[in-house]
Amino acid sequence: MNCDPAVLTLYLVTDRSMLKGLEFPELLRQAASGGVTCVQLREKTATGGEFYRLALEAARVLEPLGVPLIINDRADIAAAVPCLGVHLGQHDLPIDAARKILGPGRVIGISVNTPEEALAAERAGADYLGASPVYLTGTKTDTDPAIGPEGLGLIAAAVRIPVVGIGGINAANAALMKPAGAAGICVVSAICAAPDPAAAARQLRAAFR
Ligand code: TZP
Ligand code: MG
Repeated sequence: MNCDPAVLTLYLVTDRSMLKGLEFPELLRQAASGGVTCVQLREKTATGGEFYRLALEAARVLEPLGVPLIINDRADIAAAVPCLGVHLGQHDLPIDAARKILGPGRVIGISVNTPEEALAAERAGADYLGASPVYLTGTKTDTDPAIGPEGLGLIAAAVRIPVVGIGGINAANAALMKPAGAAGICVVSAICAAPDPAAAARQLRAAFR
């Protein structure tokens, strides 16, 4: 399915271990109030059952706020909860397999590091791409080489589907992403580790505008 690029403008990927004394639902509410346009639930250590329960909780909080939910890695969990779709890496389930689980009506996002990976993902039916890492980041250290805004631009120019940048993006560098061709910016620590996630989201929105 086509992904409305506006949904990708300020894309929060969650890391509950970074929260500064906030309960998870409160992070989601504050992020939404600050202008986050979608949320990806990323749970690298949860069991399937825990991930499913957290996904239901996130959907319950976000749905009335009009903020779509995307599930990291797990097409089965995405299929089982009310959400927009799934985000997959190069080593996760292939797109055609995820499409079998999710059907045509859900969004599939794919992480890419090069224009070649971007084209392959688009041809395989991806709805949007996460170009990563734009900058090296302590949040995820097993990444491909950093691509910079230049690499993000090459990826965005190679495909017709919307592309977001992820990796080391913050209020100080967010303004470089739109001229590079990004439909949006995707952040973990800039919001999850912020003392005031709503204010952090507002600053990121203002910087990317
Ligand atoms: N994928 C590529 S980089 C990254 C992910 C999940 C982490 C980005 O985290 P941060 O804190 O926004 O740099
Ligand atoms: Mg993954």
